[in-house]
Amino acid sequence: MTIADPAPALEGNPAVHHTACTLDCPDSCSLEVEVEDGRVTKVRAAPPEVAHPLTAGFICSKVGRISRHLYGEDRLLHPALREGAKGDGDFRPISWDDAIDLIVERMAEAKTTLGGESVLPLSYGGSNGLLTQDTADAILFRRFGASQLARTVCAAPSTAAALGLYGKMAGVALEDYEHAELAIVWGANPSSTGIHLVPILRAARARGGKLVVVDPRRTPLAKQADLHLQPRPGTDLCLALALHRELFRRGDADREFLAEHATGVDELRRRAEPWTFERAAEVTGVPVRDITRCYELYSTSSPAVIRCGWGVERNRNGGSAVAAVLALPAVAGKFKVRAGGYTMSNGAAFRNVGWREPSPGTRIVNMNHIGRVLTDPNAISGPPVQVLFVYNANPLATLPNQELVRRGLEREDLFTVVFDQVMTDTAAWADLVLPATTFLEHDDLAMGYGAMVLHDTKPVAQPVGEARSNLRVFGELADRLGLLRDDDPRSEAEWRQAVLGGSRQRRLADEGLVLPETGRRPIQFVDVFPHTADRKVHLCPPSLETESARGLYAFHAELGEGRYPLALISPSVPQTVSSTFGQLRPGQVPLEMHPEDAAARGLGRDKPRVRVFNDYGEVRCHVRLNRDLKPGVALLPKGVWARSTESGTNACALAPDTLTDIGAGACFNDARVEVEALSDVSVRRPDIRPPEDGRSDCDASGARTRQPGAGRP
Ligand SMILES: Nc1nc2c(c(=O)[nH]1)N[C@H]1C(S)=C(S)[C@@H](COP(=O)(O)OP(=O)(O)OC[C@H]3O[C@@H](n4cnc5c(=O)[nH]c(N)nc54)[C@H](O)[C@@H]3O)O[C@H]1N2
Ligand SMILES: Nc1nc2c(c(=O)[nH]1)N[C@H]1C(S)=C(S)[C@@H](COP(=O)(O)OP(=O)(O)OC[C@H]3O[C@@H](n4cnc5c(=O)[nH]c(N)nc54)[C@H](O)[C@@H]3O)O[C@H]1N2
Ligand code: SF4
Ligand SMILES: [Mo]
Repeated sequence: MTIADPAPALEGNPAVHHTACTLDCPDSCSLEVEVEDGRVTKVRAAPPEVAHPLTAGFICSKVGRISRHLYGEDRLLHPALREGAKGDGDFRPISWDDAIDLIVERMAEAKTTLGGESVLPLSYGGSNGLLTQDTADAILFRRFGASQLARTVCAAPSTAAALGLYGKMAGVALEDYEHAELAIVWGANPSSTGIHLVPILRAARARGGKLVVVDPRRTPLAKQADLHLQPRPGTDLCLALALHRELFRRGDADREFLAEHATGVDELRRRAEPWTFERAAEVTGVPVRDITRCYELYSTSSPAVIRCGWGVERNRNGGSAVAAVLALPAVAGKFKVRAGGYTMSNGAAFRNVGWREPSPGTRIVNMNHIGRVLTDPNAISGPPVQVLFVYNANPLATLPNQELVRRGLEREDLFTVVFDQVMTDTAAWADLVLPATTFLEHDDLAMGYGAMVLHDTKPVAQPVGEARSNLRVFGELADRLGLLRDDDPRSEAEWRQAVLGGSRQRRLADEGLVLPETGRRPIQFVDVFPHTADRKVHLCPPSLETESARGLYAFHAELGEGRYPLALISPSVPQTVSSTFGQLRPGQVPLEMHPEDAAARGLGRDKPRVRVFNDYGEVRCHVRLNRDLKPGVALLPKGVWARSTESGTNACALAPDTLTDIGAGACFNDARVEVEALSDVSVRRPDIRPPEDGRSDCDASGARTRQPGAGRP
């Protein structure tokens, strides 16, 4: 392939460029980047004339300080080959030519001896746009006949639910939340994970709107809410079904809307029938009076909108729970007005974009089962995995059953390639590491999944060291393995065309912003309709029914009382995006516990060091007391690197590799644990700073974050 990493045109030095953030964040900010001698010196929000409106003049501090990631000591500069034992992180630089030769040789050899399926590509790509995932990599691995990966670690249950009910319909634009009389933020923590919604919600409240938060902990937004429901993790399904039952029972269900636009109404009603408020209260731990208040607010408000987050899905009931939440606006008749309905992923605003490489029909490996597949030849049919190619992912830090993943990577006979920007925990276990460019150094097409925007992002800085883009590396490998065809896209420009080809939103504006098909912020059931065959919402779709073993909306009760009574959740935190930027985290990460739970175990000020454990593994760290958690719930942040805990493990070491009811997704928040004091108490004083999530990325006014470069520890 002919793609060469372009040196960005340096018009003037220093220069100012406009681009967008491709990180795995709903907001998809428009950025202004200052560059000097090819290096990024400042990153801030792009000015309003060239920005998508959601950006609103501010960005998060982690991207404001991205030069620490770009030019930090962990950045990979050259391809390098393992010298020491696996996991030692001891490598010697080699040339790109030698690296490509070696991969070609290993892949060809694996195919000859065991078949193409013995090669497994492992990527998630949440922080990648439309050019750096599922393009040249799809050509390479699919035409080669490699195993395929089911990308289920995030959003799989939510996507299955949204597809089943609405065929994926564009949601309420986040900017429209300002007009909501009621907003329910359900299992989302935008103060960390999508900061631009926070000031919008505040503006809605200033106009008299109400805010309800459903979350097992008092998030920064919950502290400002009119009502905070604190369900036990994994019990949202019961809460949502209880609301449905009451809507039908009291005659508040919108019969007219349902008759015209819905199927499966009676079936949903039947399944909701057992869920009285009393029974839901018992299972969720939310008092009946709070459920009643939530019901009253929701049934009487319009416009009413539900922001359904990803905290709802990460448990055994996750798929049914998301479906039951997304069904609420249909039953309660909340659509057809601006700011009425729901928002899950707004990626659904864009259709027919992306490169479609036909499936080779090879076996599919669920990424939640990587540990099993790498360590047990009987875990899946077909040949053992001999070549593992990791890119756009850091599986050792982000996949469940971490100990099994580690044991898999430890296998002497496994040839592991890790293609990344920095020496991640996973990269330290590689046989070969390859340096990758970042979104400021390569071309991409960033599609928002909160902001309804598709940005054309161009490289603004010189790649560091010998870093190369995914398009270039996978293109070259595909070429060397003889997999390219004459009509395949070659240059970035051709790839852009190919990826946007079938879409009606191809008209890329000069500033690189593209609006969704409707050309404006859509009103659900006015401008956009379900993409189901009959354009109706399917409240009990047969596809989901057959997928879940016990049927859609069937509740799987609490697990693991007794030995492991604490529910461990591992949500997102402001400083990192999944595990990205985790290398920059100072100090050690604490386990957060409610003071009651700590006291019951004799933990706290004089016993700060703890061991959190279950049958999957353990984490050794210190404890921090946090009254904002529901008693019985403990918290370790997601995406923590080995260096940030005493044991070198994170919440994934305690996360089961079981699957959600639908969508075969990850059950991180089904981790059930016990905590005990570690004997040596002399090491550290307890950490009595406020819990880290108390520091939202939005300041007190919610209007602005710190400007880039304004560092904090
Ligand atoms: N700064 C930052 N931003 C991010 C990310 C990041 O890591 N850091 N990650 C990005 C990615 S990949 C994603 S998927 C999104 C996720 O963003 P969110 O949708 O906000 O999801 P989480 O952070 O997983 O969890 C959100 C909330 O769910 C709560 N929760 C946990 N279990 C339950 C439950 O059973 N029921 C309910 N109702 N709530 C529960 C948690 O306490 C948490 O406050 O954020 C994206 N944005
Ligand atoms: N315990 C626990 N774990 C979780 C979760 C949880 O709730 N609890 N949530 C999960 C969620 S929501 C998600 S989405 C997953 C995400 O998990 P991962 O997919 O592993 O995401 P990241 O940790 O962001 O890792 C992405 C890696 O890709 C690299 N990268 C970025 N761009 C490029 C590129 O263009 N080319 C190449 N070659 N590399 C690139 C980055 O440097 C980074 O190391 O984590 C999951 N892990
Ligand atoms: S808020 Fe989200 S989209 Fe905006 S710069 Fe930060 S990570 Fe990127
Ligand atoms: Mo995610």
